[in-house]
Amino acid sequence: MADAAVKAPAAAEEVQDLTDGFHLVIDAMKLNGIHTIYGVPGIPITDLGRMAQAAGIRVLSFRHEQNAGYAAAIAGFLTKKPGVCLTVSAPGFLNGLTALAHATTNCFPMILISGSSEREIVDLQQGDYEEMDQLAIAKPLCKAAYRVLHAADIGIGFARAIRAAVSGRPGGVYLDLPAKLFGQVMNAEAGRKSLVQVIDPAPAQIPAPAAVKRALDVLKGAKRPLIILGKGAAYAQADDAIRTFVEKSGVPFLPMSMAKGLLPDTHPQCAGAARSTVLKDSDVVMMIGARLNWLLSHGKGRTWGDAPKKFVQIDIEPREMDSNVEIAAPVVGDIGSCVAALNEAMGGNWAPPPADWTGAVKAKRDENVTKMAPRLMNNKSPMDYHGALGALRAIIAERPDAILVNEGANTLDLTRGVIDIYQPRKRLDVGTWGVMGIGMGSAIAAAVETGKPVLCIEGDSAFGFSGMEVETICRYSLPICIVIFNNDGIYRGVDVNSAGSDPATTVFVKGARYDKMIEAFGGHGVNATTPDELKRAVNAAMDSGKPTLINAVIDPAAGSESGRIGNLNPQSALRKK
Ligand code: ADP
Ligand code: TZD
Ligand code: MG
Repeated sequence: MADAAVKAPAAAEEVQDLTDGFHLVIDAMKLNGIHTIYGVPGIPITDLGRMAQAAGIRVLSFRHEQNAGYAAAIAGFLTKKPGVCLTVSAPGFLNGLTALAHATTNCFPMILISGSSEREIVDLQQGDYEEMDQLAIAKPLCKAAYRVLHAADIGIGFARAIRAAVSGRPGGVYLDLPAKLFGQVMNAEAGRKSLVQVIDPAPAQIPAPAAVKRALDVLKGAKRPLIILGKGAAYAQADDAIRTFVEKSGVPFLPMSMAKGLLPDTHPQCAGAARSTVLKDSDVVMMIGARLNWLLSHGKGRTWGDAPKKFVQIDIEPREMDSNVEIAAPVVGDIGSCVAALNEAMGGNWAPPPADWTGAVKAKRDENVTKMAPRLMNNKSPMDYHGALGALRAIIAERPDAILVNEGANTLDLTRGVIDIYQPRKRLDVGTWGVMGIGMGSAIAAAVETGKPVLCIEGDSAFGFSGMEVETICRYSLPICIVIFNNDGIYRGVDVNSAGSDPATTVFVKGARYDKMIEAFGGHGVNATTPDELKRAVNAAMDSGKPTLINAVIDPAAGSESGRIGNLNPQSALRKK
């Protein structure tokens, strides 16, 4: 389209008046406040990374694109701006694609930018270097996918990518930049004019007053109301309005995993420790930025009990309504606007829920907390999960602004239950898919985007998916402390192969010393065998801010198959015991 503005490389005296694809890409990002790129260099984007760095963009080079992609995804969650991942063509692109799909599934704004091969050769399938029709492959796995063929369209390409990522329900966007684009030269002034600063990229979506009134009417009629806060509510950064709404309503709230800390887990209305009871016994459930997917048993079945329930749902995506069960009061809009409208419409004197309900929730919660307390204080060696988590729980209580990254099976489920979170967006984990491998990418982005200390609690299997990034952590001297719950395997370290000499499928090398891995790169490694040792080592690491990896020796028999979701395993009637 803008071919007229594209010129052949000019004579030396004209060079100052020219720009090219490389510079336009960088200028488009800077103009839109994108100051960080997570990626892996190579043909055709090596120089793009160099030039971006020279132009003041922070470019973090990873060891594998998937981890760079997970970093970009969580950067999007933390900042409400698209996190950018930059990869090379075909294999690098594919490595980044898992993270792009993960971002889309989790409603995190992210842009995967990949260099690609020559269109003419790719389309005739003539076997170019790293040939692949990347745009076609990305399309079904993300919210939107675009390709830019002309330097003059780079500005529009970025504007479209940014808007698609952050407006409405956020998600992943693929931006295909063929190698030839970077070298295209055009008049500098025309280039500058072609760039677009995206105005109001995620416009407020105000809910209809009638929908707000309907929601409050349903809530008012409840005898046993419950509010469920999801990671969409954490993402929205409407923390004060949400807190006001929850406190004004007096309704018990249940935070989904990454919504923990939106209000502190120690808040008197928090029903986290009474989860089964509130799901089963509630009669009205208001979902704020949470979906009734598998994580909430689709809103039906045993988890939810037999008593009839009405659902109120606040979400920016209208099609989310009635996806699993009937929604009695859908409120469609952005959470900030919706919750502000609810607060406004509630007025000054909202009657709290019946005291027998709030009393019953509190009693159940106190009972469960009391039951757990002695287990968290055990000082066994090798440690069990509760002993180790008892030590780590106190550390987060003393450092509420630290960010907790968490993945694994038992390591995930038990950490989620035991470690209280006190501030919004301080818990980052496996998200909607329960994906292993988010650990190091999430930790790096958390440290880079927030400057806060990061504590990773990682299953030994989970860690293995992104473990090579400890070099990246050391290279950038990031304040990250990794604790590996080393139980010699996936779920448990005691499985035995009933036929043959190969190890069982779920076990790893016994007594492995993960702490030695970080020492290879100049980081600090510790082997911890008791909760006291673990606590001391983590405290020292958090004080020093130095990259640290602690191998926490966990009893191989302590875990259970698939942690808390063993029920999702299909059963074979023919399985030999
Ligand atoms: P969780 O796993 O914590 O239950 P989900 O990822 O399932 O959370 O749900 C998040 C929901 O939040 C999605 O349905 C998404 O559309 C919604 N959402 C994300 N951002 C916003 C926002 N700013 N305003 C309203 N809804 C949002
Ligand atoms: N691959 C990917 C990408 N995601 C997954 N979720 C899995 C495989 C399957 N899986 C789980 O769901 S948890 C898990 C795997 C391999 C590892 C559990 O072992 P762990 O934790 O060492 O991380 P625990 O404490 O031993 O249970
Ligand atoms: Mg393990």
